[in-house]
Amino acid sequence: MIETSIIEAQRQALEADLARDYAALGERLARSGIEIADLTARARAFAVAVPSWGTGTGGTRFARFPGAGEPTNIFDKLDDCGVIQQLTRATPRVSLHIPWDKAAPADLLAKAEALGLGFDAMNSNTFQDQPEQRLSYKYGSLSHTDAATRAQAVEHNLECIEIGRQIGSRALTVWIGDGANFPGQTDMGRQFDRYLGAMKEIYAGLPEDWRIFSEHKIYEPAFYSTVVQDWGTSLLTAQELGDKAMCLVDLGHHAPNVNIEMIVSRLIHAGKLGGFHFNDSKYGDDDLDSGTIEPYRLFLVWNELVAAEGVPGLDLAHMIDQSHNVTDPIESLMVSAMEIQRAAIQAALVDRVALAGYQESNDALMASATLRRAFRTDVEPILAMARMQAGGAIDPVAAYRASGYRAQVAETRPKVTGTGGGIV
Ligand SMILES: [Mn+2]
Repeated sequence: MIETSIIEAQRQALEADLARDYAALGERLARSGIEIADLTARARAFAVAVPSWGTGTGGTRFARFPGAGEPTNIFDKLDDCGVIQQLTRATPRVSLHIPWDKAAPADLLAKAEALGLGFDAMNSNTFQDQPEQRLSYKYGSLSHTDAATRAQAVEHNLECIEIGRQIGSRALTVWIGDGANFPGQTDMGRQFDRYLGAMKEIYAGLPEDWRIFSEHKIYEPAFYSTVVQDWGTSLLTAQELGDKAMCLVDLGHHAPNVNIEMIVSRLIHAGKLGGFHFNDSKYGDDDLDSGTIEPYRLFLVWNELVAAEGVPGLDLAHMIDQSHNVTDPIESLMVSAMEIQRAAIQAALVDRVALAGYQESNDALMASATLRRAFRTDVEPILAMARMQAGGAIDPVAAYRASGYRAQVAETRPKVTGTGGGIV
């Protein structure tokens, strides 16, 4: 963790300016009938989970360029997640990936508790072969033609549930790389039937208070067809499985220009939206930092979520899922968490009564302007005040850099030398 004296010194240097900016914004919002304290409380209640795998340098299919002081095991990763939460106060939970993060559940719990962290959804992995694995997933996992391979993939997911159960997680996210690279390679209908059959076996192993998230992705590693390629297939899956099955939307898993906020609206309508993997993209599943390419799209997604607040059963799991190739992962994850939080607070500024009126009267120009007015509002003083009130840093990246954390851990952590393709 970071020395609290660093956070305190920064607070003393920046607090007066923050107070002035906060008061000015509060005065401006009050003219629109908005109480800034309500938004600050909302910012403090915001939470997005950090993916354990995001604390290391990701990489592409071509190469991976690890930095000094990278975590090499789940306990180092949790230390890094603890720093992210300490400074941002927006990331109280960590999402684990099995088998990458496999360790004794009691040890995971003890470490997380010492850092003030909890665990979010578990993530299974049947898109790689592991060294001790008996049957290969080269031609698929949960949808494989071979029953024994499917059974092995089901067993792995049940193990993820069991580990998660022991560390306080209450959800399993399933994403498979199954698909085809050639037309004719698979019977797409029978392949989907096999997938559903395997998912039903996993679903049967869910504890009563658990949920299972179906995550869709348009392509990669299969480049011709993918079993769970879009939200339609994901919704079919969740509906067929039952009440504990929900759809997870990864922002990067769509074709360019797809209207993701509309997908969000449809899944809410169906009562099947379970959560998000936040990231950003320019071309495909680029896994770029949240809010760096299309911040307005991120805002529009949150606009749907804020509009749906109060819908019975809507209980969303928010996670970051991105790959850091040219930045310090801790810095990227902190900035991303704050960008997602920013969009959530901006969306809460939308004048929904006025918007509904413009929609009813078909005033497209003013309806659009109502959204952009909220999006243009600089809510940084609200986010910074929420962090400061919660004991976090007014400027997390500056505090992190001042701490020298990465150089410190580089002295004790073994150097990561792998240069092969990283995780995707
Ligand atoms: Mn994802």
